[in-house]
Amino acid sequence: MTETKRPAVALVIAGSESTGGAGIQVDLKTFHQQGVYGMGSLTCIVSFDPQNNWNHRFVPVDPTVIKEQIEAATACHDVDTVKIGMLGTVPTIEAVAEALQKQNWKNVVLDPVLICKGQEAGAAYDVDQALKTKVLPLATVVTPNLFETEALSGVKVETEADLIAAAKKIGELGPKYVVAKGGVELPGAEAVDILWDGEKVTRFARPKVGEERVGGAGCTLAAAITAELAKGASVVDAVETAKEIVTAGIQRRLETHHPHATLWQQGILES
Ligand code: PXL
Repeated sequence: MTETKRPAVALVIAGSESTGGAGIQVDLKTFHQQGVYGMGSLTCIVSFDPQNNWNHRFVPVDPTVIKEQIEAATACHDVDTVKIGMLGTVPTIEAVAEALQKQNWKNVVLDPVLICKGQEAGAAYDVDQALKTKVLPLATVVTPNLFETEALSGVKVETEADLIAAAKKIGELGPKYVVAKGGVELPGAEAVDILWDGEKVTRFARPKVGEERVGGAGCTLAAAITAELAKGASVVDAVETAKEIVTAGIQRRLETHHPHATLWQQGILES
């Protein structure tokens, strides 16, 4: 038998979103697209409610079951790269933080999903605080969107200079690299992401593809960064590749019956 190269592997700890437009479905599609063998531990199940303004029905997975899934995945494969997506509750955050500390990780990519439409607003503050104190310090890379950047930094972001200032503040909370995403919400002709590595700012920009949000962009960006890091890329190169994948995926988006179109992970192959 000829010897074939073993693919890089990565784990994702995230929620299910059954339309395929967010969460672990997006993460595993993105890993696969980037040639990375994906493993997944489920934290929660989100079911949009088409009868009620597409609000999110949210069911957390028992923290013990989350820990068991991570135990199984990390026992089955040697893995040093993990992406963390939606956690959603304080007990989930505590379980994931505890499970992560059982081994050494080279790359911990945190997409700091704070709250989901339809969850109780009061829960946002507790989840925000728990993420900040328990998971953010374990992250090597954190990828907040505009809202999450404001929430984590306390900085109101209206300009690119604000985005940079906020990214620096988030860096003080522990993660090595901060990728603060301007998205369509930040005024200007370009979709700008700022990478802060503790010493310098690197700017990633592409012309905006329309002015409408496209579902799955945040999950895809963080998952693509994760996949590239698992393959050995530097953080700067991983973010550059991820930005390219997201931009192509938005250009090749699928229209849906939901208010937002959804990104196509294989758009990069078609552009
Ligand atoms: O896009 C953030 C996100 C992440 N994970 C899950 C989600 C959502 C948004 O709906 O449902 C499971």
